[in-house]
Amino acid sequence: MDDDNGIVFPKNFIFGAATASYQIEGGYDQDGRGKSIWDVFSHTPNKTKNGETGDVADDHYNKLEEDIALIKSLNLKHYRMSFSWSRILPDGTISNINKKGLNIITRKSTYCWLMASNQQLRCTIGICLKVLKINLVVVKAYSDYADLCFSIFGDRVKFWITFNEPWVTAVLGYLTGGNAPGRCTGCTPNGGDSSREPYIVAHNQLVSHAEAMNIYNTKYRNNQKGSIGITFNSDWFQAISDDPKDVEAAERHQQFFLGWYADPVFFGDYPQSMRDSCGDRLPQFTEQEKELFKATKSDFFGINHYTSTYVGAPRKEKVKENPTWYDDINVFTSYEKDGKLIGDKADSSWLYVVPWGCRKLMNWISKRYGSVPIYITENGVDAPGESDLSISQAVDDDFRLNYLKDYLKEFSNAVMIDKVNIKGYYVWSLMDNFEWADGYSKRFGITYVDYKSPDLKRTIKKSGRWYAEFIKNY
Ligand code: GBH
Repeated sequence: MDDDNGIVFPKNFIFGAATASYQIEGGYDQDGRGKSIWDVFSHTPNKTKNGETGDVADDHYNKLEEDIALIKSLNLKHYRMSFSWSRILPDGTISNINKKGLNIITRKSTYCWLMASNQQLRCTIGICLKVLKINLVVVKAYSDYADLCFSIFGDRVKFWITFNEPWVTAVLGYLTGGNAPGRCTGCTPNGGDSSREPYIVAHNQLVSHAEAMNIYNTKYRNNQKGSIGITFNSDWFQAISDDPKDVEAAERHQQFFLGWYADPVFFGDYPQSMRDSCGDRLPQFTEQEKELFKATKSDFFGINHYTSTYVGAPRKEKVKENPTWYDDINVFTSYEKDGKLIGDKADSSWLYVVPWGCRKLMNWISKRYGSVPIYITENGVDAPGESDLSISQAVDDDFRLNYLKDYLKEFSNAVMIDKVNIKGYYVWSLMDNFEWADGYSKRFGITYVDYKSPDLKRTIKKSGRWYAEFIKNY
């Protein structure tokens, strides 16, 4: 198309779309699926918008063929999906493998594989960890699960992601309690310890990642010849002024957010800035674990990126008795400066449109972690008020279209001008879906899902039609 603003990427650049199992599948009790922490959480009163759950979601579980046709009609040669742990292992452990649950995953991954081999491309399938207990038993449970996935699907799946956005599980699941499993200091009905648990959770996630890498390396890599890595999430944290204290605060925030996870994976330990402020609440890795990290790392740097925030050094001294991760960073954040917003506001309260931020983040990653291939595994937006519009208005989504063009332009600048080693981009999301605690009130799809129609009708939005044309060139 000629209206793509000269957005140019290298010829073999990967373009895809992403989804996550709990957000689209539904079929929550079909074929022996067990309960995940999201089933429990969303069925607990007052935890999600209007008490909405993923019981049905987009009913993707029962509409697989239709959705594969949708994927094809969008010219997508790359698709990122996740496995539902509780479908495969209903009680989370390897002692009980659910054959029926494996069926859909087999069907899903085979479709992806067929698309891939016909078109000489690969598909992305992540392992979705939504079951996390606060002890190292989880490392064993997780690595058993990963091992099983590699053994069954590794012939088709050549691109594995161990964890998606582990930060979200640790902080929203165990600090604010806003996401499953809904733990925090004073949270009902679960309780928790916002000051300590998020650090323990992160620690276990990191060791689990390294174990899964290790299993892939020792048992599967030679035969299966795939790649495996992890996907983080991070905003760009822009210093609110040139004052060195603010610049330092923004850097500290970036390290606390992204370095918390990426430093152990790539360097074998947490950032010094975190050691300095968290004291004994930040767990220690054993020497053996540090060695494991150095030996395994991650074949690529997966990053989900949506927005940017201003950050500055605190203007007042705050001392808290039970500090959390947010207090430990010791900064203030703001979406505005001198009465001006950092970018246009999207529908979600945390999302502002700041295309220049993504280019800065890409450069920060490349400077800190070197030339490891980067995949943007999610990027997308919800349009203001979209859920209140009629279908015909909602699918005319210029807001999303402009977001995608503007972000792609900046990602393209990072690749073509700054020479950052970005290899792929997946738009979030293939279709509107269950938006976690926001229920169905937010829409990130390039395809509209009509939740009011009995067959949950899908309609490709204008942004989806544009994306389908744009990616034809690659
Ligand atoms: C993505 O995360 C998720 O991976 C995806 O599943 C989801 O559909 C998509 O966002 C759109 O929401 O609760 O106010 O403290 C993006 C990164 C980090 C964005 C946590 C929301 C929580 C803000 N997310 N953040 S708040």
